[in-house]
Amino acid sequence: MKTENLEGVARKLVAPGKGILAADESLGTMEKRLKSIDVPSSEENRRAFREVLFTTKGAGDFISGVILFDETIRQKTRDGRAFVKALEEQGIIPGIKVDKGTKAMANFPGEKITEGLDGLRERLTEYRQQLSARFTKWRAVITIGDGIPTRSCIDTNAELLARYAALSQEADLVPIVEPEVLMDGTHTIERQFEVTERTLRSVFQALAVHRVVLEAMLLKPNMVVSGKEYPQQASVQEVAEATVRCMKRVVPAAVPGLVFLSGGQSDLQATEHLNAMNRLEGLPWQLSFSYGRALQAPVLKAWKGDAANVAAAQQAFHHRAWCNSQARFGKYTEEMEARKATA
Ligand code: 5MM
Repeated sequence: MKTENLEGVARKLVAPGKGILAADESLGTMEKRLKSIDVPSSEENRRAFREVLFTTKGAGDFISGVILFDETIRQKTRDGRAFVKALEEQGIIPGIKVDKGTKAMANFPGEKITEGLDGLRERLTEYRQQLSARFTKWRAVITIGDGIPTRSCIDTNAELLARYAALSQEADLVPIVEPEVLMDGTHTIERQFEVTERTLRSVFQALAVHRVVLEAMLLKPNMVVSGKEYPQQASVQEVAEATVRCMKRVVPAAVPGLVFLSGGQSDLQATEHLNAMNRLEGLPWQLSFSYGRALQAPVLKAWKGDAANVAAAQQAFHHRAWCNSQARFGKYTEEMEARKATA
């Protein structure tokens, strides 16, 4: 299989100073997000919020790609441009979430399995050829708790991720492989490290078995943090060092970039962690972001579903994207948070 084009797209997605906006929330997740600002989750409200994000002037300076949801990739701006076109006009590469969400894993209480392989080859053809997507994403969820995760859950999800990645490359789409070890729980950062390492080992083993070309994919990992409910949270520096140490053990240097998820961290924490990682020496890959909540939370808050707030919401998005762009160079400082009006 020739993958030069895919390798080029993968490298563009992790170009220095740029990262990915995850705007691929499924209907249920979007309902939760809109409910937090008292806005009903109608198709028009979902469209209007995404339009705020995608038409922010200058976003293309900091955002390399956007992950869309099936509904979103078919939607248009109010002035009738396909979202995909509006993004491309800003130099932003459109991508698509192709998993069908998580379900309880039979016989493994508390664990999840991701669905979506059935009919995937045909869906990928439509996304690439009719809807102009250039990359895809599939998320697996690993939960830490009493006696979990099990080897069966980790290996089954790894196998599904690898089969998805192989099909994506076959369809001329760059796969973003997302095995998310949740930060929910009372566990220590050491436990998060151990589970993340085990998970990534299994994922890269499966990717090799399925002959996935590492240069033509991206990894979307969680950071190695303390469990959300653990009383002594690790410092920013500890998170950065633990995350990079863990990744160095298991992620081959052939992978062009790691695009971290924010996973429920605050927007500021997610920026600080990325910044601290990029200040460390000897990184073999680009360390970037593929944030959903950490990029969108301040935008939702400013927008509140009101057209009169679009300018303020776009300013909030532009500012957050700029801060994360600075973090890509390890140049983010707290003072930048005060510069919202001028960013
Ligand atoms: C982990 O979620 C991904 C990254 O978002 P955060 O930075 O907020 O953690 C995100 O791409 C996620 O996969 C999508 O929002 C889709 O989630 P659902 O659960 O709706 O499929």
